[in-house]
Amino acid sequence: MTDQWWKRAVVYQIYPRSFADADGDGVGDLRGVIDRLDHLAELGVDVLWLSPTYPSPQADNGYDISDYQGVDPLFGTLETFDELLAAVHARGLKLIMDLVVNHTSDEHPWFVASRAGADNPRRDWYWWRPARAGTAPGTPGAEPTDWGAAFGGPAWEFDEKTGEYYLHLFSAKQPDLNWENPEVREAVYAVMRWWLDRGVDGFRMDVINMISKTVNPEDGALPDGRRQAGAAYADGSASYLCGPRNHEFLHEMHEQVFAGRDALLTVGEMPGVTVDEARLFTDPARAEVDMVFQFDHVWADRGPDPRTLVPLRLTRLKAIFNRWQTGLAEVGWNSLYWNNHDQPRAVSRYGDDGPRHRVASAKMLGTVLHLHRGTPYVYQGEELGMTNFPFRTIDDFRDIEALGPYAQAVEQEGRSPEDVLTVLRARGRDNARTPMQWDASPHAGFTAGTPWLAVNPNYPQVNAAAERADPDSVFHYYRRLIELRHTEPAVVDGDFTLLLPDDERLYAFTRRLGATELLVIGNFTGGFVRAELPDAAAWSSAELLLTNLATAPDDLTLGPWQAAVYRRRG
Ligand code: TEU
Repeated sequence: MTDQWWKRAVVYQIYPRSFADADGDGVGDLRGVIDRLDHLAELGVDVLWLSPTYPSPQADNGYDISDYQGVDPLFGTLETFDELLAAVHARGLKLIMDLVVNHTSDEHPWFVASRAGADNPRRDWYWWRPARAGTAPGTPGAEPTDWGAAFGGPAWEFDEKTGEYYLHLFSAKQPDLNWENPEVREAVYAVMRWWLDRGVDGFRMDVINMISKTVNPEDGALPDGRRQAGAAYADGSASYLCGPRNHEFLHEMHEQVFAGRDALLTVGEMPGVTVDEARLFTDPARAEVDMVFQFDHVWADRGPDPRTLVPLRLTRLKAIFNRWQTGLAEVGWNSLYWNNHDQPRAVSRYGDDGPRHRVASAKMLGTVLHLHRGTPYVYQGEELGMTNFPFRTIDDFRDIEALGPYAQAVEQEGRSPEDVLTVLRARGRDNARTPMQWDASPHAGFTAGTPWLAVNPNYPQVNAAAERADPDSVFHYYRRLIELRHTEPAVVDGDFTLLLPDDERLYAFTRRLGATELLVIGNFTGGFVRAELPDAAAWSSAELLLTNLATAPDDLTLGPWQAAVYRRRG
């Protein structure tokens, strides 16, 4: 078995569009990343994950790819990419690419050929279907199934030329590839080998649990979905999440691409994956992927209708993590994240982003997450405690996932704009996509031009330069947290036991490895709270490894948003 080095690693996600703009066009680029590598090296992370920089019409900020073997001029050239990769490797770091192969752009030559005619050799590379029986093709309701697309509207786009529909689970500019076709799979594997040969260290695989769809063997039809009251379209996910051939495809990919190559990292993004499925996906003996991104904890604040918000309960959050920690304790491995380019900022969502508690609560959240068993992911700006953006109207958003569903909700479903905006402000992906805040100069030092998305107005206070100069900053705390994983084996391999499962204020657990035991406590409130642990007396005299407030907890009484990590031996 190859060394599972990624158990000791921390991954940092770069969203290049918003990281650093070297050429002044308002959009971040690869040169900008090269220029800022010192920041990442100082933070001490081990792996960089680069969100897509391939040629793309940018309908979904690069998650719509028109050429898998290049770099979009917006971000640079293949030469700049090679230079970045060499610079990353020179610092002893690794780089993983975003692999978006559930779908391509509609401008990808594969799809251009596929839509050229029903007899084109590439026709079957995508999901083409006739109109529903007994309907007029191209009219509302004639779509082959009633599924909605993630970015609003139906999941099927009518194509005049051939009178058929193609499937797009995301936007119409992101047609789904047909993984049933072995030529598609071989083409994807060839692309992956090409990047690995170039020196990249692995892949984050976009919605990789959507590549196998249920096909009804009798008539080739896809079944209708489940519909919420008042919704214009249905949820078809039962037909495409963790479908029948998902494991087979990932194992084949492993054999065709990864076998015989060392020291890679593969992580599959899997909305809606269950613990039982994830155990299979990440069982080393099955040779599929190293770890997956599950979504349960980031869906903990939405109601049964996903378009609604419910208050986040700490007990619910803890139960979710506990299920994943225990479910993958013997077999498999967790990835750990609060944030990425699709999620609102953690400090605004789970902490308190007001001036009094922002720093403490950002540090507390980092502590609790990083001390779980699994590989932690830090999303750009999280290490600064960056916050959500004060969006006012829909005009402040750029994200296709905000604009499309807003139009559908307001125009088709007759919902109130203010209600839809309330959810978007709390959960919209643009919260994560505002430019990285480097310093207190105009546009936070992100660009000399006009940023593609407005910089958060709190940048004069919240920025990397200020935090690097302040030993008490979120940045320096994250540095210590990452270092702790590198120096304390119990953080990596220790078992996990949740304490106080019914407590709505404290998040507490232990990690044990041999004679070493760690106790982690996080206070999710702005008040003082005592941890009522059975062996409190023994713990209060244990070594305090890390805390985020100037004063250590007294008798396990934690201050506002305080986190504490204790260690004892024996
Ligand atoms: O995201 C998958 C996903 O589930 C998103 O639809 C959505 O952003 C999430 O539910 C939070 O609202 C991946 C990428 O990370 C995302 O950026 C892409 O837009 C999407 O796939 C399509 O490639």
